[in-house]
Amino acid sequence: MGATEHPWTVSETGFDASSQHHSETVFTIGNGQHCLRGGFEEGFPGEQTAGFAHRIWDQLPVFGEELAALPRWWGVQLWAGDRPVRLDTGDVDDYRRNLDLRTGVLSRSYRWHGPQQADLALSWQRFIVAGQPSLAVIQLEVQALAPVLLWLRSGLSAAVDNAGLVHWEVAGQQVEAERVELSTRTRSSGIGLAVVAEVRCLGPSGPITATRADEPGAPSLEYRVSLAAGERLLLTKYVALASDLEASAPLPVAREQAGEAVRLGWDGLRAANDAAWAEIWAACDIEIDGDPEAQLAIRFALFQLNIAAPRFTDRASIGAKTLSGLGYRHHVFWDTEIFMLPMFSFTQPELAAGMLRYRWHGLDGARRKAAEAGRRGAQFPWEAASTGDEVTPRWIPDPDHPGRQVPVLSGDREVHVTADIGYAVWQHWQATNDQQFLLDYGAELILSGAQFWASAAVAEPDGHYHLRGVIGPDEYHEVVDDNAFTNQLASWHLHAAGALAAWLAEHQPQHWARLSAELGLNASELALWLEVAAALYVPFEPESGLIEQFAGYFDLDELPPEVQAPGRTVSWQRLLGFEEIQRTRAIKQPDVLMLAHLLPDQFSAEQLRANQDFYDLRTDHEYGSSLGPAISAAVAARVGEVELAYLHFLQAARTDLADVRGNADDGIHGAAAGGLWQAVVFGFAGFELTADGWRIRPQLPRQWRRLVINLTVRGRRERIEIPRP
Ligand code: IFM
Repeated sequence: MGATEHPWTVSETGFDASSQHHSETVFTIGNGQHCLRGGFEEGFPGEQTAGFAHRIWDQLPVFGEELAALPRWWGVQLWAGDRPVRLDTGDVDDYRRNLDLRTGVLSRSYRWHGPQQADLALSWQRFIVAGQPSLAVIQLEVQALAPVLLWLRSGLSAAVDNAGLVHWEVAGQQVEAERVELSTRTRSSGIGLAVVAEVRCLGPSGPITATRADEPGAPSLEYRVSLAAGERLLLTKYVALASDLEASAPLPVAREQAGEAVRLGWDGLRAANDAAWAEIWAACDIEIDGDPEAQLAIRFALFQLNIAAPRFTDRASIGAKTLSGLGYRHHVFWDTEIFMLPMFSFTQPELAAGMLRYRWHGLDGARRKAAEAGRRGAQFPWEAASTGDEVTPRWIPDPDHPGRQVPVLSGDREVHVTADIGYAVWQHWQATNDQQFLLDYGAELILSGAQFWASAAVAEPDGHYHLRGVIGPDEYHEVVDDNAFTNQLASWHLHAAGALAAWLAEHQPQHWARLSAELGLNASELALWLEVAAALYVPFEPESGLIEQFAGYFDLDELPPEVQAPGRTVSWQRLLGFEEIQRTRAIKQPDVLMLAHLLPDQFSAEQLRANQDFYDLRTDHEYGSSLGPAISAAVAARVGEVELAYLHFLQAARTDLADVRGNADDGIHGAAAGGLWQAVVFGFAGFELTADGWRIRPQLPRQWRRLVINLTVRGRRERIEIPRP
C-alpha cells in the first residue's frame, strides 16, 4: 500500500482480499461530521465497510456506548446477466484505487471479465463533501467491452451492525421515481436519523427510468439496460444525512439537501469540496522534499485527522481510532488532547477549541467521577463518549484465552488524563492567545482539574504528597506508586492553575469573582495547590540524573534477552504475560520521556540525555503502544540523535499505511497520526513558542532537503521554510 512517488495520493494497484480490512481503514474518507471506511459500493464477502458520524451514540453492554454504524448509504450493486459484478465474481485486471489526499476523492477502477464473454470496465468515484455536514456523492461509470444486459440497484439499507450488534430500528421508508428515503432510530439512545439518496442513471440514449424496490429496511431503485460493446452508463448517487440532534425534523432537511446536491451536480459539489479542502491544506500542509515516504505519510496523517475532527459540533471529539473503525468503540482518550490536539491548536485553532469545549460540556460527568471517588473538582474519565462520564470497560475478553476476561483498571487508575486535559488547555491558550476561550471554558477546565489533584494527593509522614496505585502512560505496569509522569504533570497542573488564578484575579477580577465563587475556590484552597505542587513526590536519582518511572521501578529486572530477540510479531507483554512483564523494566510507551516531551524546560540537557539513553532502550517501540514511536522520535531529535529519531519516525509513519502492528483493521491510530505531526514540528523542526513569538532549532533527517510547515501562531499564519543547511 501506499508509498508511491506521488506526494498526494495513496494508491493500491492490486486488491488483496487478505488485507481488505486494512485497506478499508486506509481508504477512509470523511468531512469532519461523518466518515466512510474504504469498502466497495458493490460489496465484497467479509467486508467491514462502515460509516460513522459524530454524536450518534448508542448503548452496548460492557463498553457503555459506541457510535452506531450508519445505515448503508453507499451501496450500488450490479449484475451482468444474472451474475453479480464484484471483485470476487469474475476475473479482474487493471485494478487500481487512489485516495487523493488533496481533495478527499476516492477513485477505483478495474476491468471485470465474467462468464459468457461479459466484459466490463468499471470506474468508481466517491467523496463526502467537505465544508458542509451532510452530503456525499458516488459516481459509477460502466463501459461494456462486449454486449451485456446490465442490472443495477442503488438504495439505502438499515441492515447494518456493529460487529453483530444491531443499533437501528426502521422508523419509515419511501421510494420515489428518483429518490429513496430511510428514517431510522437508535435502539437505546433514541436518536433519529434520516438518509435520503437521489439517484440518476444515464445510459447511451439518455436517462434510464428506475423500477422501485421497497423491501423492508432497504428502499432502492433498480435499473435494467442493454449495452452494446463500447457503450457507457453513468450512475450518480447523491446522499444526504440528517439527525434529530441538529434538526427537529431530519427527513425534510435531508430531502432538501439531497435535492440541492442534485441541483449543484457532481461538478458543483466537487468545486465546493475542493475549495474547502484547499483551505484546510493552506492551514496545515507540511512539505518534505527528498523523502517521498515521509511526505506521503505526514499528509496521510493530516488527512485522517482532518476528516475525523468535529467541524460542525462542539459536543464531540476524536476517538482513539477516529471515525474509521470500531476500535475502542470510538471512545475519547488522552490520545486526543496530548497527541492530536496540538496539530489543531497550531493550525486550525477553532477546531481545537471545539474539542476542548467537548471536555467542558463533560465537566458534570467529570465532577461525578471525582465525587464518587471521594474527591473534589473534576476527574476526567479515562474513556469518554457522549458525556463526561467514565465509559472504560471493567474488563475485556482475554486475547490469549478465549472465554476468559482481563480486568481493565485504567478507568479507576489512569488518572493522568486530568492533567493531560489541563496541559492541552494551557497549550492551546499559549498557541492562540485566545483569551475569550480561556475565560469562557479553559479556565474552568484547568481550575476544576487542579481541585481534583489537590484532593487526590495524600500527605504522608515523609513530608511529601503521594499518588499511589496509579497507572502511568506505560500500561505494562499497573497499580504503581508515584508514577513520575502523573506526579510531575499534576504538579505542573497545580502550578499552572495557581498562576492562572492569580492572572484572572489581577486582569479579570469580575470573572474571577464569579468563577471562584462557583467553584468554591478560596485562599486556603489556592495555598493548598501550591503546597501539593511543591511536595508531590517524583522519584529521582541525583547521581545519574535519572527520574525513576515510579517508586520501585529501578528494583525491577531487565527484560530477558530472549524476549528481545528480533523477528517477534507481538508485544513483550504478550510474550511474557501480564504478570511477568510487571516484574521487568520493559515499558510499553514513553513515560518519563513523555514527560520530557511535554515539559522540556523541566529537564536539563544532561538530564534529558541520561533519561533518553536509559528509557529509549527499554521501550517496546515495535509492538508496545502505537502512541510511542512518534514521541520517541521527537525526544530523540531534541537530544540530537537524528538517525534514531528518523527510525522511530518511520515506525510511526507506517502505523496505518503499512499496518506495522497488524491492527489497522480496527481503524486509524489517531494518536500516532497526531504524534507524527509533533515529531516533525516539535522534533525535527524544533519549533517552540517564546514569550514574544516562536523559534525553531531544526535537525532535519539526512534525506530531507527542505521542510515547510504551515502554522497559525497567536492568530498569525506562518509558513516556516527550513532548507537543509
Ligand atoms: O490511550 C491509549 C493508551 O495510552 C495506550 N493504549 C491504547 C489507548 C488508546 O489509544
